Amino acid sequence: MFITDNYETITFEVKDNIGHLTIDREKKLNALNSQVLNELKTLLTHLIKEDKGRTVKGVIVTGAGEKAFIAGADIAEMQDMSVDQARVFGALGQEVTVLFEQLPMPVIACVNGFALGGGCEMAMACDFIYATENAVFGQPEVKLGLIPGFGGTQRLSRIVGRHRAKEIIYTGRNVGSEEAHNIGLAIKLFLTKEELIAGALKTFSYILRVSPNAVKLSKKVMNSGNDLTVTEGLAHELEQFSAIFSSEDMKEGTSAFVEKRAPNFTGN
Ligand code: CO8
Repeated sequence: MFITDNYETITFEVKDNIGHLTIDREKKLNALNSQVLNELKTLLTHLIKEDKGRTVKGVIVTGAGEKAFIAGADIAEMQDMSVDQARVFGALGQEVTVLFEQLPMPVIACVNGFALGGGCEMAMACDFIYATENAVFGQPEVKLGLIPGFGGTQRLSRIVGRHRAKEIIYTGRNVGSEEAHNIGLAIKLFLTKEELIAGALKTFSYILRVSPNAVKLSKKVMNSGNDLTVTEGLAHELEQFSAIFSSEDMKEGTSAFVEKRAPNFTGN
């Protein structure tokens, strides 16, 4: 079940070394039910285990259609859940967000339309967010008598600051694309979905020119820093910074600079 047509609620297609992952439940505004989450878990686990970083060098995540990236966790499925079932569902959603962070290659969330609740949480687990001007972000869980459950209480503060995150979560209000851009939630805006994907591909065209090994390690060290003090993070950075001096890409990159030629990185 990898890069095949076996998924029913997601699609994954690799073009020119970039994986295009689409949440594909357009009629339900791509809401995350257990099936979507399980299919995402299967796909992401394969991408991590098989270290497809060598063939899949970046991933773009988007939602089917023009209206929504993901309009949240599936409210109809959650409606009758017991506490135990909610724990299983919440753990699955959280696991998927962690798998996005563990992917060895960079992941750009391309938010086209609504990214609410679990949708905003999935986008925040990606490396960064590009969005269309019709994008609407938000954590509306309190309007349903819920709290964010796929990482929103933790990741939103880390991206936009604690007080702003509290205001957004306590009110459950919508955050339009312009505000999302101003507060650093969406780092670039585009007029249409087509331009959004083209913008992400342009960014990947730059990323694909540098050392894949160095990008992979940068992601790992930066993400692990979330759980560390600055002192611990600096120690970890130093360890990884020095370790990369044994890599072929480091020898190639520095030699190419000194020899005034373009580097030929292999990812080793
Ligand atoms: N869940 C299930 N179905 C949904 C969802 C959703 N989150 N969002 C939209 N849909 C469905 C609608 O029910 C509708 O289905 P149908 O046509 O069969 O009636 C279809 O998608 C189209 O939606 P609308 O007709 O509502 O479209 P509108 O353009 O009128 O409105 C909105 C668009 C404003 C996005 C509206 O659909 C909406 O408010 N959606 C819900 C947004 C929301 O509250 N999201 C947060 C959900 S809670 C959550 O994500 C918690 C995450 C952590 C869970 C942890 C669990 C333990």
